[in-house]
Amino acid sequence: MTFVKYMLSNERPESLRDIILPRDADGYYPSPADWRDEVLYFLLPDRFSDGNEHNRPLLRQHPSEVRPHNWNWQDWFNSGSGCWQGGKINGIRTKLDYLNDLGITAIWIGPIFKQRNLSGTYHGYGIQDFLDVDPRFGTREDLVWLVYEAHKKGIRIILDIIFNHSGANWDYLIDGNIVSEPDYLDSPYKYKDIAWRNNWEQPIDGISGKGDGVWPRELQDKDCYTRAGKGDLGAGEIEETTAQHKRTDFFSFRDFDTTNNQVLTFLAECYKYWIALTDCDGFRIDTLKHVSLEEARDFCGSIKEYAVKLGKHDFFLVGEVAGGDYNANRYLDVLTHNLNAALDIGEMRSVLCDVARGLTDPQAYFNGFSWNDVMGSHRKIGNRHVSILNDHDHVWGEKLRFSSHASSLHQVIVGVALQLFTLGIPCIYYGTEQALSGPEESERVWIPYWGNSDVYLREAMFGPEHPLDEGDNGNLKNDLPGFGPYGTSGYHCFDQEHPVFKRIASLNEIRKIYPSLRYGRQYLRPFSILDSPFEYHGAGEIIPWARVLDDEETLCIVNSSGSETRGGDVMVDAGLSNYKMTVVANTEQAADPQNYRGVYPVGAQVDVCWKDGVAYVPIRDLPPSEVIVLTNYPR
Ligand SMILES: [Ca+2]
Repeated sequence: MTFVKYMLSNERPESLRDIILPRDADGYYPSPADWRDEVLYFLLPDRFSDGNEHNRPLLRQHPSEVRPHNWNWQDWFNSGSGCWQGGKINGIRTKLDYLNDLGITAIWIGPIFKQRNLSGTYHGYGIQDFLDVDPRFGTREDLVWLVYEAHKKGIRIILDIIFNHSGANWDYLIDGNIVSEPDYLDSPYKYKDIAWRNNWEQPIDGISGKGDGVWPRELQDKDCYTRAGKGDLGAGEIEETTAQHKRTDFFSFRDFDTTNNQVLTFLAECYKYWIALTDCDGFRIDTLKHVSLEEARDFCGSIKEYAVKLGKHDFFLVGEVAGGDYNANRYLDVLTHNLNAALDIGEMRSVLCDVARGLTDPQAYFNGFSWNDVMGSHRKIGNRHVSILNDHDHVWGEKLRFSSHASSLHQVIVGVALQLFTLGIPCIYYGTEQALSGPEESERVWIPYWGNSDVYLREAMFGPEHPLDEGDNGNLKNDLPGFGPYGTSGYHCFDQEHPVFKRIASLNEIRKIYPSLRYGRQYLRPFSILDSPFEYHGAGEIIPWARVLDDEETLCIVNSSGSETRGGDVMVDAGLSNYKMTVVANTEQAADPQNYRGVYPVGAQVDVCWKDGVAYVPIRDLPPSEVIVLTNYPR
């Protein structure tokens, strides 16, 4: 790893010419055999951990008991929407055991690249220096160390990258005036002049300091940018290379002119450097819809090929393609093996939430895997999409986490079970395991834009006392509270005894053991209630589905009712499961093993019965929002 040593013993490179990328696999961590074996965990580095939780109490009380008398909801909102909270790369490193215990095998970290000094882009999507880590997150060394330690525990790291746009590193110069977001110009027109911003957001003639304009040098040419102004992010046809949604700036983030082959090459070189430097295992690619299909294929192919040289034969590339399943599928079709998967952030995400809440017929979800779905039969057998229940954006649907109006603390486990045990690569959004939900219902009338702002999807799990002051000097903004969990500050919520944490951990454990749960064919199962015929049932009942791999049949059953026990006689495959099935997971028991008194403890056998020529297992009294899993070949 002489490359890493050399790079870290010098300042971050100013130019791509200062980088001689390694050419062989020596010491690099190989790709997994199959990404369906992985369980992803998506976190925003600013909002996850600062590594100082040991100096802060764990929130065990009701949130109202820990808020000071002068608590002000507007201040809490302002902190979360405008300020960096102080999460660190080293904080993530201190939580590797926590994530390992949860059963996570890969962490997708929101962008860690250097942002503009005075900007509020704590989410990381406005890059100023493509070859450096933002000092608020830590250093390049910290990142290298994190990947190294994660690999030692068998956890992979996926970095979040952006090659559609840069941060707001310059403004338009129109008739001598500085303009940030001018009207959109259709192809082939573009604005002529720009003015770079310095570290304090003032216009400058030339770039010299690290905080000025953009880095590396290769991107300091105005012809690297489309310069078409601010257009409509949805306008134009998905296929069209010069559509408005491809050429527009992303608000004040500056669109790269990816029709310029050299620009695409520069950006690919930047990200190859991060693979070589950190030994990461994959990239989540932001705003892929805003790059043309052909350019996206060129970029992804180039990254994939370089990773192969480092012995990473299946470097994971997952694209954020907004606008629904049709768009996502177009990118998967055109990019083929150059793109592993798309994030399931379109129609399926809201369907998944509604089915898990018992509000929508489960067939609405399971039909998404059928032969005539736009995503293709069995969603192309599960390795072409990453399933999402919650994320930091909620491009579709209300901007609240699942648990914000859950009927119980643990209702979210139904959604997570559907993610873990249906075809696809599951991704758990940070805080799901703590049922993050924002403040209690009685307080929500006081809260600005409740349900309409993505800030409520981004609470800081580590619960800082105060956010960071403006700029990267490390000072605190003492007049605002930290944007802590459940509308608090000064309390963290890394609770391994949390009822959702324990439930998710128990399900991940069997996902690792049973290959049918990762690769098996998938069938929603009919069931009979009180001697009615076997049929599919609507919302709010149990949802049974089987995963079948060769002769292994694993039967997953969730109760989608949030308030009542449910049951039924569930059809099984008479050829595979003709004698007994064994319980291998039970979430109610996992949450409180000592006090479990139900009839389906792990290890219990359930007789396969027969009625009207149908083989079934009788399931009775499954409590609200609980999960049990049975199999014909227990291990
Ligand atoms: Ca673009």
